[in-house]
Amino acid sequence: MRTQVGIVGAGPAGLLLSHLLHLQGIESIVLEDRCRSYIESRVRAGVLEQGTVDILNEAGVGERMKREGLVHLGIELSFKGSLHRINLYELTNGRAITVYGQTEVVKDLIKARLDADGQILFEVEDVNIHDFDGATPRISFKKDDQEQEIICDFIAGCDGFHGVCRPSVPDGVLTVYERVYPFGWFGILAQSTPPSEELIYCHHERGFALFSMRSPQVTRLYIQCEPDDTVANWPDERIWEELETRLSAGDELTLKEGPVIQKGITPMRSFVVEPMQTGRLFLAGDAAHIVPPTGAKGLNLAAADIRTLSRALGRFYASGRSDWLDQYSQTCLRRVWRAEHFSWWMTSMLHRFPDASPFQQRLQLAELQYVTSSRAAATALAENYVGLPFD
Ligand code: FAS
Ligand code: PHB
Repeated sequence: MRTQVGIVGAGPAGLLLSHLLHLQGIESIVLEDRCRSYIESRVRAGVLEQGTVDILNEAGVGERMKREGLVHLGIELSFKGSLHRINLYELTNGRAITVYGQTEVVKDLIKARLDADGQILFEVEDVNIHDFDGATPRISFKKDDQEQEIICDFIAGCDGFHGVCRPSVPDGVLTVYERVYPFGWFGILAQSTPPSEELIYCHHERGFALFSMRSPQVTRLYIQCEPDDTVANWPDERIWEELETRLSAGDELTLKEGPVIQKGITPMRSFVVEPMQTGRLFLAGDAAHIVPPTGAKGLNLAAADIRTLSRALGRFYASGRSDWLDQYSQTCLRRVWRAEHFSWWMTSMLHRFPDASPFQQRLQLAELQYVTSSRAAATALAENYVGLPFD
């Protein structure tokens, strides 16, 4: 097989790249080792920045998002038994977030690719990348037990944190920056009415909790848990009991229980590799960086990387100029480190750290009191949360 851009991974990064390239008349083939139904049902992110919404609309895949996405103008912070609203819209002169599940974004992108006769090869095996330090990189893989190979001009490593592309880079080329947090997130989807119309980030002495949603009938809830915790430790009645306790917003809110339809545990880490490009291999999304989900940045950073990469590839194929490709890594890393800082800051302010001293616990409360009482501090949170404008 021959194509212009070989893309490994059909997550939001790989699919969005393939579609944005298609809209510029650039060919690509997407390789994915899972089946379509699995990746369309894999529950992950749920908050889209303004910029991500704009990119999806520009790509012509925003129709359903406009109809079914929930536009939120604010978020709530809860601590010491009371709620404090951060007015995102007012503090950012009119920017907002949209609550629309990553599963829905992936479904919309796959439909758009297939409607445009785009090539997505699902359930491939043994993907390996070769010669990306030369002018004609190759991707070898197996499909239906047949050894196959793609020859291309560029490889986009959009295969997530556990993919093959990043580990394929020779030792010494990449520098890794990492912080692993001493806790995880236990997450559920439940058929119940969310306790509030907006997201609630809870600081509690028993640990963090997040009240999010996917629709007015489906709530998405997270509880800080031990890093090595298992789903088996969380029977439904314990889930609702713990959420009730951590929500603790007096009689301002009532938690409505409902059938739990999905459970999962997410490890918490901050991770960045530099550079994000080597030769003709370009890493994007979780393949290059991970943020703890407290800042709701994971999916949005992937979309921002792809915006930069698709424009750089467009310029290369239109004019032969590789200047934007050469600047790809530094352009993305500016936004990546801003989001890494914001996500680390939100995580540090809102979670219970097992080794935190009473002094550190007081500092957390002082930070929360400042963020919810100072317009300057609330504005800093708001502008990072809705997403900073693109360079
Ligand atoms: P993805 O991981 O989404 O996609 C990579 C794709 O590559 C996958 O489909 C994978 O199957 C495929 N792949 C991997 N190896 C391959 C190989 N060898 N060959 C072929 N294909 C291969 N963010 C939030 O903001 N909120 C959340 O609640 C949240 N929850 C998360 C929960 C989990 C468990 C994880 C892992 C992430 C979560 N995130 C969350 C972050 C998430 O949204 C990611 O940032 C987002 O999925 C990144 O998209 P991609 O870079 O496309 O990577
Ligand atoms: C979600 O709805 O899945 C979600 C929302 C906000 C976050 C993380 C996850 O910070």
